[in-house]
Amino acid sequence: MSEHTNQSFDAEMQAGGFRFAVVASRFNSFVTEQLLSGALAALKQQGADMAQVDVVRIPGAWELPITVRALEHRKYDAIICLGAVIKGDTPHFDYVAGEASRGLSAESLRMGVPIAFGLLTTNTLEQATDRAGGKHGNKGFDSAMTAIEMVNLLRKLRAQA
Ligand code: INI
Repeated sequence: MSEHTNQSFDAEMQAGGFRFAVVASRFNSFVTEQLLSGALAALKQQGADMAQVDVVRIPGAWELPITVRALEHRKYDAIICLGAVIKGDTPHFDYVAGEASRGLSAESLRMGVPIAFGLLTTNTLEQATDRAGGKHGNKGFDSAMTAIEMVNLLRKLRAQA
């Protein structure tokens, strides 16, 4: 591959000057509260003005897409969605996880706003806790870092050439 490329777009990881919403599901709250702590820690670490960060708690992951839509007029630069769908013995898991992810993807594209997908979908409770501040890190933290990268990148890409 040629090394003579034209422009390269690398996003900074600074959160200052941007407005963020963090939407956290209460279902499996022992997991999702850890995700929320992780997301807020990432925003703080990267210099977010915490007075520009709003937290919205909702019942469950199913309610994520409609909540994002209700936030549209508030003009956030990015929305971080957090939840935990843990597989049970019924097909409920597939409906909740499937529709939440489909809805968030659709809203993100429609709104042109990055929506970080911090929704754990796991087979077991242990897999969820491992990813909510356990041995596999914190998906809430990672999602907030993704949101920060995307707001910086989109600002660059949308700037006049
Ligand atoms: N919501 C979740 O966030 N995680 C789950 O694992 C879950 N399960 O398994 O049922 C769940 N269900 C609730 C759902 O999100 C809605 O709140 C509920 O159906 C009311 O609309």
